[in-house]
Amino acid sequence: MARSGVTDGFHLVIDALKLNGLETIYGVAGIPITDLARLAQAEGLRYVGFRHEQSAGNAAAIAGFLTRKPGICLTVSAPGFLNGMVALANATVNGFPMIQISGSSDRAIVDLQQGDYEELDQMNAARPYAKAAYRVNRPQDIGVGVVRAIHAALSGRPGGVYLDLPAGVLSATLDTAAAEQSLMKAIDPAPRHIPSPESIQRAIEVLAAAERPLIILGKGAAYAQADESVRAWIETTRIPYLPMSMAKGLLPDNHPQSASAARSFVFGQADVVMLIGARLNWLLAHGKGSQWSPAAKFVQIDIAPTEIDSNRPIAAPIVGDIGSALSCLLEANQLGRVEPRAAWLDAVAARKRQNLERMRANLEANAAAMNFYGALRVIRGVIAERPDIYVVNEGANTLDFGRNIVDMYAPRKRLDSGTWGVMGIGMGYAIGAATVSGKPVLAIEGDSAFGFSGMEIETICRYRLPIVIAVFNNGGIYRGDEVNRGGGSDPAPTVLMGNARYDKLIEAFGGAGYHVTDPASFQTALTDALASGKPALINCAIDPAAGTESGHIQNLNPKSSLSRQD
Ligand code: ADP
Ligand code: TZD
Ligand code: MG
Repeated sequence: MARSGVTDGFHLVIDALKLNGLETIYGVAGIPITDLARLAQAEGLRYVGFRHEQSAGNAAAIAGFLTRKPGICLTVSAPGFLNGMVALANATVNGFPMIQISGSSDRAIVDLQQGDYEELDQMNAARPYAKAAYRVNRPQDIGVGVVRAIHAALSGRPGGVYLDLPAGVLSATLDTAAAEQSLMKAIDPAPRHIPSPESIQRAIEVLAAAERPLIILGKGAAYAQADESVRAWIETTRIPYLPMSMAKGLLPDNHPQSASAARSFVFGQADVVMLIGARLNWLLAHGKGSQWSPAAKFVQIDIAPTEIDSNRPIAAPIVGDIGSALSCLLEANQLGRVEPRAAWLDAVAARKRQNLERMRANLEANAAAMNFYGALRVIRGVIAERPDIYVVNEGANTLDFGRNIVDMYAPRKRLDSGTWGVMGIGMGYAIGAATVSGKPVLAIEGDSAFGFSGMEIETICRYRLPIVIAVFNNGGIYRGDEVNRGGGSDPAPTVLMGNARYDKLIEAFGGAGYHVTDPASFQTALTDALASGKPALINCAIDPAAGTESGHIQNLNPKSSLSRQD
């Protein structure tokens, strides 16, 4: 609270955030929220100032994923607000809790479209992209606005919430006694959802009858932080499991029951598939198509009731939170009825051995020019020794090879392009992860992907964060060797500057730059950079011909059959 007797909206926002344990703000300052950022710092909150709101929003979103508290992103009106919206929408799509708080212009002028400074009807613009959108019109409603935003962000499937604070509400004064009374603390904003006993019994029946069961762990299971229950369920049932990319490390990737190395085999063969916090969206081919057995039955644990039957019939839905659902299942399976047949486990193991052998050969092959295997082999070794390091990963080939090659050994350490396959999360996620954990972060970035948030290396250096960025520079989007099919001198649409020295960018801000062209020098640079604990960027020259168009999702890439394809 502020000066005796009277306070204002600025102070109330800070008081409301503090009362609810929200102590870090990621944002970009300007009218009308500059004083809010300043005051946050003065009142002991952490304020991290970015170069672009999208990265601030991405940092808030990943902080929400990692901590189960909504990350706060603070933006200025209209353009700043819109810059943050991509991150807010991405958070909603991925199920990450965050709150974008934005200052806004005078409603009386905005609503009559009289041309105010940075005029935009922000709340209504935000609504279709957010899980919820609220506007506070009176300072005495700031407290309720903040708790409503918290409940909306955290309850059920988490998501991005928009909270609009017009400039006039921030500067309005009110009496301290009334202000104090207006504050609220959200109690149990992410309550447990205990599933119905019938749903548990039904699932046990379906699983007990299975001959070739499979478990798929999604990032909902990582978010739930029910790590012990997940492990207990997988290990007591002995069912092979597949982690989706951000669920990697929930159990270590070298766990004997991991079926990652036999992915397409288990999809095609499984007769019962149990989804734990994973949607049957495009990332799983909607559970349909040639990959999947049409006869497979599904069991699904999800906190969102409307997720059930979204793509394929779910024989045994369990609507509840993963921790509670797995406790109930473990209890109901005490007699050990759920148990896969030995022949299935043997078949999965055989296929795994075969594929791991092929992977080993690829990793060991020493190509003349460094390719994705050569560079990622180095990172794979480093993470095996330092499982505490967070891995951020975006790109196309850089992402797809990175996910398959770099094993994870601890939960919630892999943060990537997620449900949208979006580019631009890199530096925001790295900064968010480093800020909430204080742990080192290694961002594995395609050269195109890096460009979307690259200016945040100044933020990384300014806050002296322990972030090492490896730019996989193959000179383009997917590849660097495409030619202009019209024969002109302009570069082809996918081409970027392969000879660019991204390492020199970070040197401008006092960070350490490295330029490497082979796995051995990459190994030295990476070890050195991580040991220093300081910001660093390693420009990794990758063979421009090493990647494939669209990485591993070529099936989604439409092609013209009429134009010249060469
Ligand atoms: P992935 O991309 O890893 O496959 P998705 O984001 O598609 O994962 O799916 C995550 C699912 O997890 C969402 O449907 C979401 O509703 C669900 N979820 C999130 N948190 C929980 C929780 N605590 N308990 C149960 N389900 C959850
Ligand atoms: N814009 C946004 C916001 N997201 C996207 N996913 C894209 C554009 C399209 N896109 C991809 O899907 S991957 C990618 C783009 C531009 C970049 C791939 O190039 P890269 O990785 O250098 O990052 P590789 O290793 O060269 O494949
Ligand atoms: Mg590239």
